[in-house]
Amino acid sequence: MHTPDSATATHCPYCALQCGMNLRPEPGGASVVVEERADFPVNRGALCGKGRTAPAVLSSRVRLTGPLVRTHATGRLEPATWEEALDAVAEGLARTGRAHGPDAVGVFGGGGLTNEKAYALGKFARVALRTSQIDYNGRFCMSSAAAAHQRAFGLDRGLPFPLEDIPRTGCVVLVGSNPAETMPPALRYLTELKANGGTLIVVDPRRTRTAEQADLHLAPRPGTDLALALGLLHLVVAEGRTDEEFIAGRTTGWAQARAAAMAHWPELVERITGVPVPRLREAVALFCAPSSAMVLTARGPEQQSKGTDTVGAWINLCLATGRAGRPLSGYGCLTGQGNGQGGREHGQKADQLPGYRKLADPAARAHVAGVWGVDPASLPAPGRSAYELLDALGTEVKALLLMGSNPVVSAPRAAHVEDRIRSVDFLAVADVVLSETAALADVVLPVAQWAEETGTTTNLEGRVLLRRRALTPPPGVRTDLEVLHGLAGRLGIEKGFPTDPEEVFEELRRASAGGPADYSGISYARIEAEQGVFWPCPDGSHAGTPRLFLDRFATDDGRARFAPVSHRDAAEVPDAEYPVLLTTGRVVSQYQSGAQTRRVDELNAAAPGPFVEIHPRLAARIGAVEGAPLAVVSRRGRAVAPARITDSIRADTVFMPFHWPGEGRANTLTNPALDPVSRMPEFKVCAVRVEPA
Ligand SMILES: Nc1nc2c(c(=O)[nH]1)N[C@H]1C(S)=C(S)[C@@H](COP(=O)(O)OP(=O)(O)OC[C@H]3O[C@@H](n4cnc5c(=O)[nH]c(N)nc54)[C@H](O)[C@@H]3O)O[C@H]1N2
Ligand SMILES: Nc1nc2c(c(=O)[nH]1)N[C@H]1C(S)=C(S)[C@@H](COP(=O)(O)OP(=O)(O)OC[C@H]3O[C@@H](n4cnc5c(=O)[nH]c(N)nc54)[C@H](O)[C@@H]3O)O[C@H]1N2
Ligand code: SF4
Ligand SMILES: [Mo]
Repeated sequence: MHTPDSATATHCPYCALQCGMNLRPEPGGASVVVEERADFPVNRGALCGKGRTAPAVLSSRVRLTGPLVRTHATGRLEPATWEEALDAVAEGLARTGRAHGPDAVGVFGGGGLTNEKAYALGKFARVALRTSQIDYNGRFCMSSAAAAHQRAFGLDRGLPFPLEDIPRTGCVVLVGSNPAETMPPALRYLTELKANGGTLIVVDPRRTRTAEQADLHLAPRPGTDLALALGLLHLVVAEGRTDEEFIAGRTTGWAQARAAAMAHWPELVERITGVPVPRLREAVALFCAPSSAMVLTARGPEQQSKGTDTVGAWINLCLATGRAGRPLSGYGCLTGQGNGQGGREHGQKADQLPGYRKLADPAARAHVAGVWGVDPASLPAPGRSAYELLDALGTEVKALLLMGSNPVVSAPRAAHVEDRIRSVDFLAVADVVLSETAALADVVLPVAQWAEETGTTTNLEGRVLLRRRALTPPPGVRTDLEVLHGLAGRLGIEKGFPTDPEEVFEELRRASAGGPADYSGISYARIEAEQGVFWPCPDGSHAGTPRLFLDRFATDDGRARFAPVSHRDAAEVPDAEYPVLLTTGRVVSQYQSGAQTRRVDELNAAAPGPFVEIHPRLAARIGAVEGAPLAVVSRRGRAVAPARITDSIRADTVFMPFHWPGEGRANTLTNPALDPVSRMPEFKVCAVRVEPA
C-alpha cells in the first residue's frame, strides 16, 4: 500500500477542538502513528487519549472493508460488489420516491462530516433526490445555541473570538460544559486564565473535574439554568451593575428583558434551582468585578426543551453588563463534533442552504440554484428536524440514506427511534464500522476515514482547517464523495457531484459567497499557509475574521437583541412515580455513540461500560450498592447499569453517559420533548425511578 514517507500534518477525527497532529506512516505503511504537532496554536501539541489512539480505528479488525447487501434469501447482510451495492441504494431510494413522492425519501447527516461532504450531502438531497427531508445529528448538539445566537446577534458562530482570548479575560462562566472530559487540551486556557488572575465559575449539577478547578461552582437542579441566569440578571439590576451606555448604544429590547428578570427574585430562583442566594450574589460579584468577562455554554443548558431561551437568558446577562461585542468579552457556545460548526453551515440542516443561507429566502434560493445550475423553483421547502424526521420513519418517510450518525444509540427515546428505523422500506448507511444503526440497513457502504481523505473542517472557533490524506484507503472502501457521485449518476445526475474534495470546496466557496458564513476567500493553499482561516472571509485578500461583533452585531440595525425570556419547567418534572431527575453526558475515553471509540482497546480499558452516578444519600434510601446493577426507569423505558456512588452529584439527580448500546443505553430513557425554536430534544433532563436491578 502506498503511503508518503514523511509525516502529514492534519487534525483529529473527533471533537470540535480539531487538535492538530502529525501522522507518520508505520513501517510497512498499513497504518500511521500520531505525533505531536506543536506548531498548531489551538492545542500546541497536546492531545487527549481519543486523538492519540485514533489510528487504531484505521486498522481495526472490525472495520468495514467491502459493501454489504441484505439478501432476500437469508435476510442477512452479505458481501456485495460496489456496483451491486450502489445500484441497490439508487434503486431503493428511487423506488420509494416514485411510489410515494420525493418527500418519502429521507437523508440524515452528521456534524463529523467534512464541509465538502456536508455540502455535497445537502446538494444531493435537494438536487438528486429533490427531497425536503434532510437533517442531521447537529440538531441534537448545538442547535439551541445556534438559534439563540441568530436571535441575539443575527449570526451564529459558536465562539465569536479565538480560544487564545480566554486566558486574557477577567472572568469565565462555564455553563453545562465539562472540558476536562470533553476537550482536555482546552483546559489549558482555563488554567492560564487563573494564572493571569482571572476567575472561573462553573455551572453544573455535578462537581465535575472541570468544576473542581472553579473559584465558584453552582450546582443547579438540571433544567433550571434559565431561572438561574434570570436570577443573576435580577441581582445585576438590583445592585446597579448594568452598563447603561452599552445597553443604550448597542442593544434593543432591554425594557422587556429587564421586566422579565425583575420577576425572578433571588429567593424564587433559589427555590427553583437549589442554588442558595449567597452563591448567586458571589457569582454576580465575580462576573461583574473585572472589566471583561465571558459566558460559555455547552450541552448542559442547551439540550433542554427550552434551550434557546436558556441560552438567550445567558446572553441577556452578557448584554446587560456590556460583556459582548467588546475585546475579551462575549458569549460563546463550545460546539461539539469535529465539524460541528461547518456542518451547520453548508446545507445538511432541514431549513438551510450553503453559506448559512435560509432555504426559505428567495434570494438565497436563487443564488444557490444558480451555482447548482438548477431552477430555484425546483429546490424543496424546509423539511423536518432530526427527531421529527426519525419519528416519521416508516409512516411518512419510507426510505433513508444515513451518513455520519448512529441514532440507534444517540437519539432520544432510542427504543422508539430504533423501532421506526426498523420499519422503513429501505435503509442505506455509509459508515466506517458496522454501527448499531448500520446493522439494521439494507445496504451498508464502507467509507474511507479521516486520515485517508482530504477535506476541511471548521473548528469551534470558526477557524476553517484542512485535514490532509496521509494514507491510501483499503481497496474495498470508497469516500463519501465517491458514494454520492456514484448514486447521483445512477439517479440521472451526471454532473455536479465531483469526487475531488478540493473541487467540491471550490464550488462551496462560490455557493457561500455573500452568505453569512462566507468562505469565498478561503482556499486549501491559504489554510495550509495560515494555520486555518476564520470565516467570514469574503475574498482572497481578506484576512478572515477571528473576532466578530466588535463594531456592530450582524442584525439589520447592528444592535444586539435582548430576549424577553421567563423561566418554565422542564417537560418532565419529578413526581411520586418518577421522583428522580436523570441527566446524561460524556466521559473522556468514549466518543458519542461509541461507534469508533468502543473499537479501541485502550479506550475500552479506561471506560469499559455504562454506569449510573448516584449520591450516597439517594443510594442509601433506595438500597443501591457500589458496582451493583441499578435499574433506571422512565416513561420511555428501562436501562440497567452499575451504580457509581459519589457525592459529586446532586442528591436529587442521577447521571448516565450515553456512549453504549444495549441494556445500559441512556437514550432508552431520554425525553424527546423538543425546543419550539431549535427543535432540540431534552437530553439533559427527564424524570426517572431508580431501584436495584
Ligand atoms: N470524551 C468525549 N469528548 C467529546 C464528546 C464525546 O462524546 N466524548 N463529544 C463531543 C461533542 S459532539 C460535544 S456536543 C461536546 C459536549 O461537551 P459538554 O457539553 O462538555 O459535554 P456533556 O457531558 O454532554 O455535558 C456537559 C455537562 O453538562 C452537565 N449538565 C447536565 N445537565 C445540566 C443542566 O441542566 N444544566 C447545566 N448547567 N449543566 C448540566 C453535565 O453534568 C455535564 O458535566 O463534547 C465533545 N467532546
Ligand atoms: N443522552 C444523550 N444523547 C445524546 C447527547 C447527550 O448529551 N446525551 N448528545 C447528542 C450530541 S451533542 C451528538 S453530537 C450526538 C452524536 O451522536 P451520533 O450522531 O450517533 O455520533 P457518532 O457516534 O459520532 O456517530 C457517527 C457515525 O458516523 C461514523 N463516521 C465517522 N466518520 C464518518 C465519515 O466520515 N463518514 C461516514 N459516512 N461515517 C462516519 C461513525 O463510525 C459513527 O457510526 O449524540 C446526541 N445524543
Ligand atoms: S480534544 Fe478533541 S480534537 Fe483534541 S485530541 Fe481529543 S478528541 Fe481529538
Ligand atoms: Mo455534539
